[in-house]
Amino acid sequence: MNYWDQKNETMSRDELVNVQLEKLRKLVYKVNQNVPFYQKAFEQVGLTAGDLSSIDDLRHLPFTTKQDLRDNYPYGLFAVPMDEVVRVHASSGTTGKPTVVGYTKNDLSTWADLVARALTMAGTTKSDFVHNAFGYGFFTGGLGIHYGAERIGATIIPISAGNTDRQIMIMRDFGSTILTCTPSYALYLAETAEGMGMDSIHLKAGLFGAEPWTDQMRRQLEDKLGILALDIYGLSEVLGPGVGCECSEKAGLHIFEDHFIVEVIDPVTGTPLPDGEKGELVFTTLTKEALPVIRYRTRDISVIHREKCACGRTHARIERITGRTDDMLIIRGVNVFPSQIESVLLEFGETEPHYQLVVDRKDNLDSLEIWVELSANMFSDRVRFLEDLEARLRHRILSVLGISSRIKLVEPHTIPRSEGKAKRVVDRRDLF
Ligand code: DLL
Repeated sequence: MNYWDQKNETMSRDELVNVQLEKLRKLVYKVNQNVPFYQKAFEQVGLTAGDLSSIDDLRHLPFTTKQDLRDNYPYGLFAVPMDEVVRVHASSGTTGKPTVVGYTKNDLSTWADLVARALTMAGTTKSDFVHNAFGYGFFTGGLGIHYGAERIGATIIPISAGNTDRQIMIMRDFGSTILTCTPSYALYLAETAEGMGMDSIHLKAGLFGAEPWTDQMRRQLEDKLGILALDIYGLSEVLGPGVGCECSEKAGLHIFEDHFIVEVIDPVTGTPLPDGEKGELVFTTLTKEALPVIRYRTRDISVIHREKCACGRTHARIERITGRTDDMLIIRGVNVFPSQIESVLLEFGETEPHYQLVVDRKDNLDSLEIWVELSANMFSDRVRFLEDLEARLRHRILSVLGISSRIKLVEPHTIPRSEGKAKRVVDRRDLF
């Protein structure tokens, strides 16, 4: 059996709960000292670290949301002086401002260890070549996987995303054995590789995540690439990749419970739900120093199971993410909120905020088409004008959201109006 950290991955549940409680008390004490946001929140519910007598008392602590991170932009929720922060990452928020997350030296070391656990689940050893096609930069996928692979002592190929033909050439020439990227990009790579001849590709496994995918996609990836394909989960606010990962049993994603407490709540009432019931995932970080979060609401929908896994690990498992409670879309691995697109459209006098986003997947690549109405006084059938406006909109969307799109300008009053919630998104991908 492959473990990176057998002792911590297989400790008894009793022991695990004790470890969690001890770490939780320290965490509550620390954020109460160092983060005014939590000081205030604890005061409101009348709680201190001393009041936590069991892990179940967690339910009395307040939630943290993406909005809280945004309200405290950029560093307001950090629990250490900036001198101790050695890295920041960022992810998109619902407005133009990103959500900023930070790491101390110890945080980076913990993160590398957790990604090493995940890579080890896929059978990675120091003899492997990890072809890391997650994007490098603000996104946590690239650098997160990078240091985990180095921690194992594998050879990391930091190729980042894009330039697909070159990816295949490098895969062949450099002898890549483990592939890490989004599942949709993996399928695209697989199809490109098929066209170029698969003979000299020697992949044995892949860790795929950062967006929802299905068992059907897993089968396709495993067949086309001849690999073991596993699901890796995470989010920047909690860590990045490596909050949880599937083991080779493929029976859910183990959450690394010695570092995170996972709960499922009713997204409407906020009440914790029993194991086995579907709801919103909520995470509390137990060891993060720079940006610890208490009961962070992910908006991701899943189910928790806590029986011991056949792999020997005792850590709880979550089912594949089956949706979100908000309208966030993940398009080619980039998180996109319709409201971000709306605010770009509002910058342009020539268009109306009546729009529809059509998301599709062709040849395993996500596409985004934005249908937007021209303002009545701007309506024109001059092709030059329309082409120029489309190009400007496309560039602006690319520079603000980091995502390419196709703009389709339509006549005033042609996008259906709704009496209730506007239907902004038509998602033709069959993901859930
Ligand atoms: O996507 C971190 C990551 C990188 C995870 C590489 C796995 C691999 P964010 O950009 O903050 O972080 O986006 C987090 O992506 O709340 C989910 O909605 C979605 N997501 C992440 N992993 C999965 C997965 C990274 N395995 C958001 N299945 C999360 C489904 C996922 N959705």
